[in-house]
Amino acid sequence: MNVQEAIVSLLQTVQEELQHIADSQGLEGVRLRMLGKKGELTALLRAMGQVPPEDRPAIGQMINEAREKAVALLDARGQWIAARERALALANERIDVTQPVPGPGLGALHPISLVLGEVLDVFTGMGFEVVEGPEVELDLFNFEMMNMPPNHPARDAQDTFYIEDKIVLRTHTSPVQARIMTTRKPPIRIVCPGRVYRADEVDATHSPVFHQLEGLVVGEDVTMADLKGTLDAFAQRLYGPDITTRFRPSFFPFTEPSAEVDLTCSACRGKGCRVCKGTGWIEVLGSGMVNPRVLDMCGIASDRYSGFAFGVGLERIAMLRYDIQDMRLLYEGDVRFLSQFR
Ligand code: 2NM
Repeated sequence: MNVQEAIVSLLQTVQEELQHIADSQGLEGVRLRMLGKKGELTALLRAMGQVPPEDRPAIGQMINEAREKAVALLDARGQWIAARERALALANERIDVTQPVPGPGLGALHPISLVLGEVLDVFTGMGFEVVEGPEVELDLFNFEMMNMPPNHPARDAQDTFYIEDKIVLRTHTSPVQARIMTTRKPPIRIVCPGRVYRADEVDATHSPVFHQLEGLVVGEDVTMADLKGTLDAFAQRLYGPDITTRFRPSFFPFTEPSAEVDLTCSACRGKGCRVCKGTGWIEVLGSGMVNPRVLDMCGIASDRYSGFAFGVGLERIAMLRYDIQDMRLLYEGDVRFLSQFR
């Protein structure tokens, strides 16, 4: 076969092979086999040595033309492949907008919010008004008016977060009640929920931030019987008609007399169990008749008016209600815990 025939057959082969090549890798293979250093056209050029000198210009020109043709063929196929690969990539990457997607996760109320909602329903149902107040509070409202004078142990910086000399993070919601008593005349029937702060270390039953609800009733002839009746009704509306209260003598600076209030254990209905440590009772509230000194300091004449007050920790109610053993679960925001209250 002479050079001319070799060239014609070579171009034919390129054309045929390219028809079966559909990707850039395959194209590169053909290009190397034809035009590469060890390629067939290059081999033909090297073989020029054996061509008689007078034929060399003509043969050389033929080889160059053949190279240009081969390049053109490869380029044309290259463009076709590029277009095809682009089309394939676009088709592969297309997003199916008709696919169903998982909806946004439904949130849940925090157990503290659930409990607060229930407790507020009970008290508003009895005619109490809900009042909120500042968490950064004057010493005057948080301590002084609550009958805790300057050297009272609860005012120690070990127990209370001080912002300034006379400004604290409230240690209870009583200052909200002091504010109401100083600005309104009886009758007063309010409950004050909110965050309160004490300098406690975190453990399974303590947190430096927790939630309280305090209640206050002031009027003429308000007695301890009203306190007992109100808390009995509260206990029964929250846990059922078989629940009663048990008052034990106690002490608070802001009430006199004062009582700790136990409720029939809602887990065993009073029979005795793990939750109530066999006693049938759960300590839930603090309460008492508002100390006459507190009424007077707040501008309410204690010779005419009397009042009762009580306080309850919402964390404690939530932990009892939902059988939560560790208070820290209420503050960590772990969705595996929180989603159980959906
Ligand atoms: C408690 C227990 C007993 C209380 C007293 C007052 C106020 F403002 F009337 F003096 N508010 N809250 C009180 C009384 C709170 O919490 C355990």
